Amino acid sequence: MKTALITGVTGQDGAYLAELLLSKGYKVHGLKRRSSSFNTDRIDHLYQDPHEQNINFKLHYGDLTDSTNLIRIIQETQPDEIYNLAAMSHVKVSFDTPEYTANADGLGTLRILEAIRILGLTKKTKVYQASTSELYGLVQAVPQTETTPFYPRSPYAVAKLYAYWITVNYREAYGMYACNGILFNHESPLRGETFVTRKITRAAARIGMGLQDRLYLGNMDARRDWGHAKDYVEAMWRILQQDQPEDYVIATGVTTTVRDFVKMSFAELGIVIEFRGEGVEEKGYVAACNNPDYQLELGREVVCVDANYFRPTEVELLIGDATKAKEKLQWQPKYDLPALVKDMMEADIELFKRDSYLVEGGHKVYNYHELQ
Ligand code: NDP
Ligand code: GDR
Repeated sequence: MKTALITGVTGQDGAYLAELLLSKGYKVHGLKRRSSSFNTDRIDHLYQDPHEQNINFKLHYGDLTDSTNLIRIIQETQPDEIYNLAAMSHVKVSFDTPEYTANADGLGTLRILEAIRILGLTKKTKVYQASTSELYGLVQAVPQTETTPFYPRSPYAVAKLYAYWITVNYREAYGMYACNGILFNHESPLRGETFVTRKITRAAARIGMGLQDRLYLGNMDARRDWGHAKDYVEAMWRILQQDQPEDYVIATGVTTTVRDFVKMSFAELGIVIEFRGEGVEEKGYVAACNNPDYQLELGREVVCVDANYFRPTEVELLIGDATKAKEKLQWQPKYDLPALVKDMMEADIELFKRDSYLVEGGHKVYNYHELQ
């Protein structure tokens, strides 16, 4: 039985990866942060009572900013594989918390690699580093491959650049099996609510059900290569199962604007959105409603631009070329963008039916903060 340690196990990818590794017979340890409220929603279905014998999923309190605790957990768990997914992962928020982001996302990776070295596990423990298409930043060439130059455009991306190179350096300096997965955006029903796709699918479902008036967004022209997180965690695992440690781009090769993601999401409800206007004046209107369950007034304004969501420096275009992963890892995504949107919309419609029932029953439901 192999043992894995997942940092960031309470996040979107951590949850899908834990599920995948458990299904493959791994013993899985997860690092979770102390929080004043429960933060394990995404993995509660995997919970095993620690009082039972032979449990194969165990959580440990920890933080990427605390070396002592990383060293102790790695010593206790002696993992064959570490998946370093923990990070302050929100690009816009990294402009507000740049020092913390550098500490957790940049130095956090160093702390894990160094813990492995201190503990003499360089020949035993393989490391997956959650690198990102944000490294490409300002477009140098498209589609982006493993050899496209980096030009990071946010404190998040700069911190991840350090993490990328320290992973390469420990591989070369100490012969460690340490790899970067350069993953393009990947989404799912478990996606954090403040990332643009989930913000859109939640809002579309809520607007359709009469629970929300409008959706405020930032840059509608940004283009992203969006895949499904389920497919991407499969790639992470494959990256650690090769003879040689290498870095891989994981992407779908299709890029889409934020605006088109909005249209596709509302289309799942039978609602056609038409955009008019430019820049901050751009708005999305209801042009047609083809589903009796979601009757919105024609011409109603449902999407507006709010400049507060613009970033000081933006990444305008991402489109990845995953040829290397397809050839060497035999990795192939199962979801395309329409299937991803459908999966997310179905989940959010189901989620907000509960709020709808509460409102019908005369109960109050609160509008969620839509930060970032
Ligand atoms: P999430 O934001 O959903 O999850 C991040 C996880 O990291 C959470 O479990 C969070 O804990 C934890 N975390 C944050 N800070 C710390 C810290 N200081 N110490 C320990 N744990 C911490 O991200 P995703 O699952 O979407 O992404 C996983 C990784 O992949 C991240 O590193 C991200 O930067 C990277 N990435 C993501 C892509 C994507 O499109 N999703 C694309 C490319 C890279 P808590 O739940 O308590 O907040
Ligand atoms: P990104 O994802 O920055 O690519 O980072 P996000 O979904 O936050 O933004 C994608 C694009 O949409 C534009 N946008 C908005 N974004 C948010 N969050 N909220 C809005 O209201 C909004 N309106 C427009 C953004 O400007 C941007 O261009 C994600 C994270 O998961 C990172 O951790 C990961 O490394 C990269 O993907 C790959």
